Amino acid sequence: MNSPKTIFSGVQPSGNLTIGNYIGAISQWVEMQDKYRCIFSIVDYHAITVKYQPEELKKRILEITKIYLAAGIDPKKSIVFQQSSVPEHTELAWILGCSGSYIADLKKMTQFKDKAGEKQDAVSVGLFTYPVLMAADILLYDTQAVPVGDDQKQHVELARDIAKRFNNEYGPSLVVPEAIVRKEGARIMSLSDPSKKMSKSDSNANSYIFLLDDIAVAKKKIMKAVTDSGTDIDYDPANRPALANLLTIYSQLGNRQIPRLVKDYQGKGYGEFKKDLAEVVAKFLIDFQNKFNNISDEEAKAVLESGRQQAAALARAKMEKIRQVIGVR
Ligand code: ATP
Ligand code: LTN
Repeated sequence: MNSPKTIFSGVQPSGNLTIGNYIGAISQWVEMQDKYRCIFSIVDYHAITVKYQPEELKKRILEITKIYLAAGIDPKKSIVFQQSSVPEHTELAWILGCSGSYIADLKKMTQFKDKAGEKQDAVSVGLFTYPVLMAADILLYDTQAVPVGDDQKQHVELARDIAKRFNNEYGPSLVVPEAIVRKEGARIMSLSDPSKKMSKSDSNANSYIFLLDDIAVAKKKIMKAVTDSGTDIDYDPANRPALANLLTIYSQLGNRQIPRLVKDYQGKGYGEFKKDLAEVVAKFLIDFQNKFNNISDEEAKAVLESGRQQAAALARAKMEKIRQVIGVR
């Protein structure tokens, strides 16, 4: 039998996770655990590329770990670990930065352009080389597939290019990965502006729903979500993007296919639809938060330590080979 595919993905411990992160990324991971060898990381060294508070980061690392567990990531099936606890990630990032990564490519990255804004020369070097560290995360484990939301596809493409160039230079040593993006829900949009993705760092709190949001607040945000003109419920992302986004959220969190929802809401208006959606979101959040609150800090720390040991063993072996091919051993 062929050995199962290796899957790697991660979330950075910066800010509160939204239902966008859950639907686009984490929920996809849960489904993969039974089929593949899965490695899920809390990528803390990515979170220090922008200004942050050390105490807050420390808290967020455990919070994200608990979010993984509450979402259904099972540490008996998957490796769950903290990126900085396996130093080979930064070691490989340096090597890839020297071979395979070009400044011109990094300058094209949408996330860099968005985050650096007008000040491209005045942000940290780390924010610029962030995708190289992400490539190292992926390539260190001979990863074949990387389940992410739509916005991270470009970074995975870059990891592919870096792997190919490295292999051209040193002979085949890195597996070329592919991104796996959901067909529906890969890009959950802002509740206040359906042309922007739902982002935890948005300045408008009504634009997102946090996984740990107060239930009453989350319901209000759904009721306040912008809608398009028209009154009936149909799925038309090009012309009615706000409604299409709400239908996607309903479908993903309420486990009902979009065509079925459209049929169920025939002849009913936005008011009723939104009220029901608010209940679906509330039910999901209550269940999620119950699970989250039942996980202790000690339990989360133990999961990270066991994950560290497993990831470190894989990383150590891979790096030993890489050091040899580049000629330092
Ligand atoms: P920020 O919004 O602050 O830029 P982020 O949420 O994009 O951060 P991460 O928390 O690292 O960044 O993202 C974790 C995962 O969630 C990634 O796979 C990303 O593609 C996915 N993701 C993020 N936002 C959305 C969204 N609105 N819809 C679907 N997937 C998303
Ligand atoms: N850049 C990603 C987080 C991330 C990641 C990874 C995702 C860092 N390393 C490796 C998949 C694989 C983001 O979502 N902002």
